[in-house]
Amino acid sequence: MRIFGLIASALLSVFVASSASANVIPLLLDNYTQAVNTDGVFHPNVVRSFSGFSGGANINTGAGEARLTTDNLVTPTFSGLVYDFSPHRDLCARVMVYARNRQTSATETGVLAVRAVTTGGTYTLSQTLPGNTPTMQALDFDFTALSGQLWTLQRLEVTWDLPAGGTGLRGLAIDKIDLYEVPEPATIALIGLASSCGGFAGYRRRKLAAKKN
Ligand SMILES: [Ca+2]
Repeated sequence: MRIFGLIASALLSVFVASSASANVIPLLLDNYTQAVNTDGVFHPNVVRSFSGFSGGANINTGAGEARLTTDNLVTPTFSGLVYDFSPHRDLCARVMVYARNRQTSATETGVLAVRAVTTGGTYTLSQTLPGNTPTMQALDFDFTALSGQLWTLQRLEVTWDLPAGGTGLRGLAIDKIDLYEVPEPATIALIGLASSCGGFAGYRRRKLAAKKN
């Protein structure tokens, strides 16, 4: 039985190492409960600012949302949030944006784009959101296929715009943004090692306890 436990520990460590390489835990970048600062785990080393047309974006701390247009007053041309990382981060392989298009007509679509500025280049992914989405949607922007390898993330831009040729009003609310980082290979090795050591130490403890009895 004991040897099975040991084998299981070893298998678990292999599993942990391989799943860690595929970027695992969501890390909160911003939840919009603070007007000036970000309030996620990146808070000490990220600065949030705005891009696009003046007054087009605001942080509604009561609702805990970022709103990338004023309410039905202005036809947006382009509006966005910018996150500058210092020190720069390991590549975030994936960005999850929880957002909804607040317009009541389903035909009032808007384009939500996430742009990652890295030491290896700039990568942009976008999705067209229909209007009339009453609840926040989890929108997945996966950069792994685009970038192909690990680069260092310097800046992240989340923007909202009209589709090509589009007219009318567009309202976007973002509830939160999560980043999924790829751990460095050294970190992955340490996770695997810690797991194996834990398994072996547990095996020795059980063996010693059995001897005493
Ligand atoms: Ca929120």
